[in-house]
Amino acid sequence: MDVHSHRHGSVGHLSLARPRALNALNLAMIEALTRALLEWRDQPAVAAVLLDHAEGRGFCAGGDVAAVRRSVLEDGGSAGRAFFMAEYRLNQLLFAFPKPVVAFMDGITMGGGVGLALPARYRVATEHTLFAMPEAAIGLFPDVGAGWYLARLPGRLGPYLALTGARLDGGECLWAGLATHYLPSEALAEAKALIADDPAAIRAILDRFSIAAPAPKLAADLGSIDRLFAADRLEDIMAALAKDSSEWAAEALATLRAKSPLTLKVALRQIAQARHVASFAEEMRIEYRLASRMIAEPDFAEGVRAVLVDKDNAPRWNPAAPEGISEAKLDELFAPLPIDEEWTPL
Ligand code: QUE
Repeated sequence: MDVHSHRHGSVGHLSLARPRALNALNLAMIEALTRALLEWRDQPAVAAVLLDHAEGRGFCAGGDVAAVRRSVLEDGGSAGRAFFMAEYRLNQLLFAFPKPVVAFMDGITMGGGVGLALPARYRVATEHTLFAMPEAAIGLFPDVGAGWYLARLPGRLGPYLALTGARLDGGECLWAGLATHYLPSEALAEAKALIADDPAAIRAILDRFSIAAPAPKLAADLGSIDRLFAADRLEDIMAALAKDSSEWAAEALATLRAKSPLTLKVALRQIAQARHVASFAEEMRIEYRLASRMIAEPDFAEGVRAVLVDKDNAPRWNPAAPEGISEAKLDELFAPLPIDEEWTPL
């Protein structure tokens, strides 16, 4: 099994164990995590949950988007939509979990991994942490509740991370509030053992093992990010970047030009809207509408092909430019689903 589930006294311990795929989540893993969490949620003897990975460079690199792509090509996407329904239910279960969860982001934490880590009350970064929402490279959008979190970051950091897929290290995660603690990875085993012995002391234990994080290089870019990513219209952001003479702006513009224009427009509207969404569950319902429809757009199959299947990193986006995407097209993607197809929590 690709998830290890154990009890250590009054602490539940879930370890992702699919190292060859950097612990990217498949449906069986999502179901195993959900089953264990539902059981522990309702057992008075369980006081807290630890969520980590067993071995390798990845905490969790995302979801099994190659399987979703096959579903789109072979069964019209129904298995793909079932995957997102289950994944987003797990995200919501974690968000509303009534006991403390500690997520150890001790490696690649992207896409689906972000959806597991960010709902946790305690989020531990290390020197191995590499955090990103890279979906614009595969024609998806920052899902798994990322709209909720990105919309609540300082300034225009959220739109910047969603559009560029920029990677943050552990120090940058701590600085942005994406992580609550920064520990050296060599201290994790002892910290976990102490938490298992005394889950009431989680905060004190994590505080005690915390070390000074490396200075966040991203902090120096925040002025440029706030100024050049200020607009809620993609064309305006790209025009601002094109007009700016800095190398930073030229690099950001080149990055945006490589991504799916449809994804970029969807992500920008999603994050603008997420600031006003009343609850995480409502955000998940919106993201499920988007996911259901975005996987059927040509950019998703093409993006996964280019990045994960053929690995040529040369996607041919359709439409190829933002000007080809109307507000009416976005309205269609964001519209409610038929009532019996909408996302619902567990
Ligand atoms: C953008 C993404 C994903 C990605 C790469 C991107 C993503 C995802 C994976 C991934 C990585 C390793 C695996 C795997 C999937 O890569 O969502 O199965 O073994 O899951 O540029 O959004």
